[in-house]
Amino acid sequence: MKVKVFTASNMQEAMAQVKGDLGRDAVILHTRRFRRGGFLGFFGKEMVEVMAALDTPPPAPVPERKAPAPQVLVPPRQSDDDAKVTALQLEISNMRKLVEQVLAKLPRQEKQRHPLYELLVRNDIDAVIAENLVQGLPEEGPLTGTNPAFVRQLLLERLTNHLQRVEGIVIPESGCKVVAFIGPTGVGKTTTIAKLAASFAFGQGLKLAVVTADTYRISAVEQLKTYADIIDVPLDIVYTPDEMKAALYRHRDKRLVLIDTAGRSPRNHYQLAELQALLAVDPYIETHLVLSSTTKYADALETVNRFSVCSPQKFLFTKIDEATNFGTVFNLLYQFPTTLSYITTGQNVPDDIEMANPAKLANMILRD
Ligand SMILES: Nc1nc2c(ncn2[C@@H]2O[C@H](COP(=O)(O)OP(=O)(O)OP(=O)(O)O)[C@@H](O)[C@H]2O)c(=O)[nH]1
Ligand SMILES: [Mg+2]
Repeated sequence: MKVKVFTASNMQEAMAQVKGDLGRDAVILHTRRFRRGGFLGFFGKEMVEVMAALDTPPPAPVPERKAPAPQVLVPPRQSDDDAKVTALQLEISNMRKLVEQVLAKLPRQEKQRHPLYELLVRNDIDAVIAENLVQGLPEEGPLTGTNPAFVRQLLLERLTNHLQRVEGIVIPESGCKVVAFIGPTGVGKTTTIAKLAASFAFGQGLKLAVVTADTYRISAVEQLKTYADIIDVPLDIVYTPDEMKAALYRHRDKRLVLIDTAGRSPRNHYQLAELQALLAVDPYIETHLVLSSTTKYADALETVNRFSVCSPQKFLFTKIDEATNFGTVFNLLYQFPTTLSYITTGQNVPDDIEMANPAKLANMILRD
């Protein structure tokens, strides 16, 4: 990794230097304003310092898809490996799509599809994934003598097996658990935090605090402040990684700290690098990537890929109540070896949140 420090009189100039020197893929690690010249730090010219890095990793081997491993809590943000695996999986998925498009253009031999394949694709399960899922399933119907309910049950079991990695927030016996929620704008991060804060505070009587780094809009802070006041938990507002560190230190006596972050556009590298720097202050922050289940699979894939720089350990799906099907949820969990934490099912705080239930989700995927 190449790390360099740039100094300029304003942020735009500094960013231009970063881009010119390290290119578009550079990641901003740290920014700071300071005064140059003047007397005792006063009257000097305000300058900006930006520390940026460019990662030039060697090509990694393509990971093999394995059967879901028994749930082990992955040590948070150990390395960039998670991000690389995520990027590779996206690459594989794109290649698969390409192959599929080419095959679709070849002169077609009439291929008999399994009837449940059509149902999966109707429910927005990716065509290649649907093909894998029905492979080897017995044909149903009077000619084969196989009971359709039995075949459906077999498929349900296959779906359920792919949804086994489920785990919410686990509070350790001692010490403080810190969980951050990241994701695109408007997916429901703040509302979800309010639901979780209420259920941990009221349901389990847990001593907790909420920290928000969403300082872009005044209304964002006010939204969380209202919830924090009602639930009667402290709320800290942080602007910089140093302030984040200080807030976490201040709340070290709590059992749980929930961190809200500003919604980020998956396409904005600078915003994502800023978010990455904020969460890098403590390697034990568990990060949940919040995704709306109403998002199209292709968009959700891109979001997961872009947010992989923040190495999220878990996915959390919101707006299950608004989704017409659960294709996106299933496709992502099939594609990425990531644990599913919660699903949210409406706007009501604190009721509309639950631990994901694999069998229930699988049934929802096979809706006619
Ligand atoms: N239907 C439905 N709406 C939800 C759910 N969760 C959140 N919302 C709504 O989605 C909207 C956005 O929610 P927020 O919690 O502000 O989303 P956010 O991700 O914090 O948004 P930003 O801070 O702007 O990035 C609000 O109107 C919420 O009430 C859900 O599970 N179902
Ligand atoms: Mg918010």
